Amino acid sequence: MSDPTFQVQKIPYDRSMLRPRILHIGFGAFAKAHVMVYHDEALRLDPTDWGVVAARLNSGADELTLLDQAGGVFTVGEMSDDDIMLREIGSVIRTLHPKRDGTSALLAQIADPDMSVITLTITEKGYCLANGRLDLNNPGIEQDLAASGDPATAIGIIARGLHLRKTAGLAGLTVLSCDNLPSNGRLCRQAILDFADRLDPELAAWVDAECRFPSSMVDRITPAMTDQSQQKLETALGRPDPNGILCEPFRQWVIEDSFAGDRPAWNLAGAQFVAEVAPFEEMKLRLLNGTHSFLAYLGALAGKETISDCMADPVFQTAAKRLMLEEQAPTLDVPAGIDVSSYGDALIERFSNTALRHKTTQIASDGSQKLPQRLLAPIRQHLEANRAWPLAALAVAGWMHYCRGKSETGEFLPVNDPLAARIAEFATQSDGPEYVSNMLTLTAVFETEVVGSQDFTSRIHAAYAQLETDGVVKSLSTLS
Ligand code: CS2
Repeated sequence: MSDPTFQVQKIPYDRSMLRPRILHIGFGAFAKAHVMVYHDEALRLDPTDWGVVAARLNSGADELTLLDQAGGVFTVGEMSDDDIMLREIGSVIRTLHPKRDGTSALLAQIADPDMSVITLTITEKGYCLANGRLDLNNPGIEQDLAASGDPATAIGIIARGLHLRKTAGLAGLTVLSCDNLPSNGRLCRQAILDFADRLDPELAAWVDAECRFPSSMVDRITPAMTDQSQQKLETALGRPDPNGILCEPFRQWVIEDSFAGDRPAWNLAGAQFVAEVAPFEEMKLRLLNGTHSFLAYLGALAGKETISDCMADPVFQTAAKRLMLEEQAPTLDVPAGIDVSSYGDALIERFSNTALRHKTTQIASDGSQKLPQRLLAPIRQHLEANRAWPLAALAVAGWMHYCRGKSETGEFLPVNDPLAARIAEFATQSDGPEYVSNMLTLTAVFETEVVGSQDFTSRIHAAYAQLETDGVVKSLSTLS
């Protein structure tokens, strides 16, 4: 214990009033720093009985037990370059993990009469989709649909939990996706309906009629915690908080106003309930996340450890801004009242936050799940409109180089991706144009119409070759 460097905003509301009304699945760093902060803030301004049950499905049982030991209370620190704003979050009243508590405990929680909303941060791959529908060949889904045994995927667990609600004659729920997918609500609904339909078509009809799946745009940069950030939090707080999380000060949440029953007053905390989320989602996905992926692959190849390291290099900063304004912005239907250029400037400032130390290799994970909505959908529009897209081409080619697992100076780069085994095979068996052609056969990443375009494939081949001969910095400089 040492003296805290910063003041902590303590919990002012009576936690004993909270009942389990929200189940959050995927309770990791982002959920703590985003959804839980909105919820805690709403409780501070209007102390209701909306409590949260925090669940994780895969890793993380021990983390949840640690959180239980702290009574469910954890710290969120919002970091500007040299300042930290600390707040205690008190909205979690229970934690659940199938490996620790049994899957039936999770299913029973979904079937609890008090339950109203399931919020999800399960990452892109958690929806088990292929071309907008549930991927029936996904091994997890195949297993969950088999008659016996407990479901293990989020989709399987939610569908079976909803089955219990239907059988018990309870009301439907709202399932609110908070993942970086375009029309995340529509995709989530489709995945659950496809699963439910396989189980029992009557369940699918009930889910369709009684449940709601609003889309939402979520935004807050939240790097994974490291020993260094734990230490920073400990110094600021004057004690360690193993459940704590550090993030940027900025946050945004735009939610489609379509709920099956009551909704938490997240608007009190600044969330916007709107009729149409799509323009907000696409803007954020293409400008923020698209540029993040661009910086992650090209930055990591060039030896940049963090996003702020990229921003400190004028070549990367100029290229990032050009990607946003010249290649991504023209593909957008910008929400009324938003100036894209100022939005882009604000992103550059957020990316420049040196306190975050957001690793390029962290953002580089799951590229096969991220590239389609972040970069390939805009490229498709460019192909249709006959526009140039040199920076997006370098990003896609940069991803292919990154997937070989080595930076330009031969440093190891981790390839964490559901397609990692397939990609590793391509990387060992081939290189140069042959490797690019192999990567282009990944149908989960590249739509048939896009790879069918000669213009597309030749530009990706050319960008890959350019990175190979000139390296990242020279390739970016010649474009800027
Ligand atoms: C990042 C996002 O890791 C990634 O893919 O692009 O986590 C990003 O930091 C958030 O979407 C910001 O809201």
